Amino acid sequence: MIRFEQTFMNFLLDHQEKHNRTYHFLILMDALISAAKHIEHYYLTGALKGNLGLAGNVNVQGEDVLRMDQIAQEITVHYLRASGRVIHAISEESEKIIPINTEDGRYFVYFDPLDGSSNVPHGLPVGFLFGIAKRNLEGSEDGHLRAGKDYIAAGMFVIPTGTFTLALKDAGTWRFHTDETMDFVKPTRMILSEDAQEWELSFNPAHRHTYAENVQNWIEQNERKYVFRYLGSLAGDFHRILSNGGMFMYPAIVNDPNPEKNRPHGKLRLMYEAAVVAFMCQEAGGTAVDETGTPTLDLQPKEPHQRTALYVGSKPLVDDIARVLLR
Ligand code: AFP
Repeated sequence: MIRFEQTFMNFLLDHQEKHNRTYHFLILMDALISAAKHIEHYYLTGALKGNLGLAGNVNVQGEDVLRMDQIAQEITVHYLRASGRVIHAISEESEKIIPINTEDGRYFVYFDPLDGSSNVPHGLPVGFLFGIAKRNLEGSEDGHLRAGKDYIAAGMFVIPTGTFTLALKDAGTWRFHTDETMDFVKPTRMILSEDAQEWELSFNPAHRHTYAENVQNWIEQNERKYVFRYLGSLAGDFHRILSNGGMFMYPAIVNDPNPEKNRPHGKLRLMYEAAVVAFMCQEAGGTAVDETGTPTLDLQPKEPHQRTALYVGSKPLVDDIARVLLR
């Protein structure tokens, strides 16, 4: 007998019916999955086509844009537009908010279509991260810059590993794998491990002496208790934390010998990086805070590309460092 796994679409249909929801969200998810598959295909064959090199211009963060970033952006905007369900989108690759279906759209989508670009020239894992908020259906629309606690869903594809993780508001974080037909199948509920022996720590060790002193001290006192892993792509690093527990952190840079390199507000982008993983983490039983110990999901963005420091993972570990940060 052939063993068939439940597909993502059947899983989502069950979820929507159980909660008496519309089919619009399915259409949006179908668009995001089509985009991710399309990007993954380009990524797998990119080196052959010369798509993994530098394109020669810079993005809104002042970083080099790889051709693969541009391709991923174009693909994603195409599918979001075709879905007809998106009001407008905010992307790492576009300085301006991207208007899509401003009249009849139903959702706001915040995304980074290719996160972890230093991995691109090596063909190593990158992420496609997204958060989704819903239009205020009653009364006037007050704005598109939603805090993470107002997202209805958030997820990530780790490209090109064929994995997809989606968190649904109050309904858990679920991981899917690609089957032989390239469908995402086999929903597995992700709950952060309570076994501290499995926990991992993840941060860029090259920066550790530039962190605030209280953070450096916490690392000194705690790092030997855990395994250390760092890929340099938030989606890939957080993927491991979701499986094994522990903590990913990108603290504020405040003690760089070259003050121009300090990043007192952190490096990661709130709307399409930090809030996305914080949302997935919370639905998996974990938590996330910024440099002041404030929950990441409570941070109200003031502008689309706002940065934040991030500590995300198992609750006891994040709570422990939050106590130090609050001092
Ligand atoms: P890039 O896309 O510019 O490589 O940034 C990736 C990222 O935003 C996130 O995915 C990583 O966790 C983090 O930055 C890596 O930053 P460092 O290179 O400073 O460690």
